[in-house]
Amino acid sequence: MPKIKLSRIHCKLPDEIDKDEMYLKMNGEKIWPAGMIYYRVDTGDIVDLDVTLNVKEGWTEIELWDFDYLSRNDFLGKFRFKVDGNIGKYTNTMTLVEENSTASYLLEWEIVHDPIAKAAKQGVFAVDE
Ligand SMILES: [Ca+2]
Ligand SMILES: [Ca+2]
Repeated sequence: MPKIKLSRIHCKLPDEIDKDEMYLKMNGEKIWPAGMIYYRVDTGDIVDLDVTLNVKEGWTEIELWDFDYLSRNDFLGKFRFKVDGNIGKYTNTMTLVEENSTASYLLEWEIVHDPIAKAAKQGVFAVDE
């Protein structure tokens, strides 16, 4: 299974005027922040995530949610990207799910290990390695 790391999230603009109570989910499970319900972010904030995940080869979706005290939490948007064996660093913008939201976020992530990439490398560099 490929291993990815969610490195940082940039809040270019929150959904709410007085900061978003942001948290992340994957496959219906909360994956960040650990030990807290949410993490408050405002315009221009760049937050270290440092989350390592094992994902299937192919499309992965990370959901970005805003916690609300008095109403249902808002599913603001999602980051959808392909894990395809190309180890390296990537940046994705969030696709809005919440209608008429101002939310604008950016996710920095990496493919840190991929069994397919490793197999390809061994095939190509079989000599002297
Ligand atoms: Ca809200
Ligand atoms: Ca909120």
